[in-house]
Amino acid sequence: MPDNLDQKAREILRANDKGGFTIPTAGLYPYQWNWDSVLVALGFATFDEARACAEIETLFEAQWEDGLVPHIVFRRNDPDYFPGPDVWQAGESMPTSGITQPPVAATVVHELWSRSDDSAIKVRMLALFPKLLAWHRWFHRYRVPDGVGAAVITHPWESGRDNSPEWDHPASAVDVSGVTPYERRDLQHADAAMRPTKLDYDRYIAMVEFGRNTGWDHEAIATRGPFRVADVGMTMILLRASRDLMRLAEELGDTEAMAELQGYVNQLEQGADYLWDDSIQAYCSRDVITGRHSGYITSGSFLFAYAGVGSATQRAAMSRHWDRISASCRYMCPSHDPDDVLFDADRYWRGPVWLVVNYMLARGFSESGLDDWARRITEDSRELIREHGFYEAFNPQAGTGTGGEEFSWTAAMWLAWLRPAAEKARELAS
Ligand code: 9WN
Repeated sequence: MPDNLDQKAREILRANDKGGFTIPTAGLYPYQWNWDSVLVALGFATFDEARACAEIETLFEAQWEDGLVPHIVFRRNDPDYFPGPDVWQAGESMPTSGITQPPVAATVVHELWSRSDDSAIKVRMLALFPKLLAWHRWFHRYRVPDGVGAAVITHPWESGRDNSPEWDHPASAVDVSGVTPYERRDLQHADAAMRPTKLDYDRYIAMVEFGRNTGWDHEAIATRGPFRVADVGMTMILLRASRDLMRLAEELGDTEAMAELQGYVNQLEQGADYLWDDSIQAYCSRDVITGRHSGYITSGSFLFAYAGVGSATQRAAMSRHWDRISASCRYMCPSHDPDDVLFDADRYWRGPVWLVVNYMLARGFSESGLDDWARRITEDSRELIREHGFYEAFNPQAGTGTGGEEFSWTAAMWLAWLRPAAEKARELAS
């Protein structure tokens, strides 16, 4: 019943709309999250473009002086979530976390700008350009080290793929002995079997306390932080966003910014090679403190097409991984390699399918002529919503929902990408 799903998806966005910004889902995540908001804007844009603009504008209201766009914006204190603003003790114009999240914003702003026929919307989107550029500069100042070229995360939450096995080994070096006792709130809203473990949380909080003790000094965190990992997902998303930001610079006739962004693109392309693990023939995250590759293939690895990287040989190798994984999973794309012992079909980013990642994957695949992959991932994603609803994530074998329900970005993906009307619009445009 596609019409009902369209209506349901809009209802979810409206219910989670707190006035200019949207929470991911009530209870579990009661604040504004960075990449959630940006991707949710794509859903709003299908029925209210002005509201879509507001979603991104409110996120950038929380941008720091140094360019950082924080991963959470705390507009009010909510006891439902831990760690809240009192733990982070960060933010400038308003309380925020002290870390960031995948910078998908330039890509979405470019998309909203190019798709709109309304000049007022176009103006609002172009007005975000200096803020987007400041954020990209922040990455290159603190998070894209020379000789690495890839984007480094200093906390697993920055990846947006919080408990991926990629972080297990690097995070094992984090000292948790001094962590202030705390009480988790997520387990009051979600099944513990679907959430990160206590050890994961101890490490998350130890890393927050490290950042807080530096006074959120990003230079200190980038050079002395206990966890510094070049993240395959963050790198591919930043690279793609840099290309889209360059398109906006071109529209503005800003040749200086275009040259600067071209430099960033070149660096990140080298970064993609830094992430290439010859021994497993795949892109994967890599610890910059030890130089050790994670050796894990995740959904982030397949973002190579979205980022526009990979030689013919590298793409052929990734294709072998795709064939293997897609043959063993009912629903693509699992967040972690199903052939690995750490794969867990229900536990957050250790197996479940996330539709926002699928959206980026499908886009990259269709742009790269990988039409069968794009079709598979689109059909699987559509079926997950039709059969199971608007969950946070889904079990890649059974299709059952995991984590929170009535989830904003899942609803947005239906409206912007998966519903038949969205597909028809794309066909007409191409
Ligand atoms: C920590 C809001 C966020 C997403 C992340 C997802 C999860 C938070 C948490 O929820 O992370 O940032 O508390 O588990 O992993 O991708 O942005 O939906």
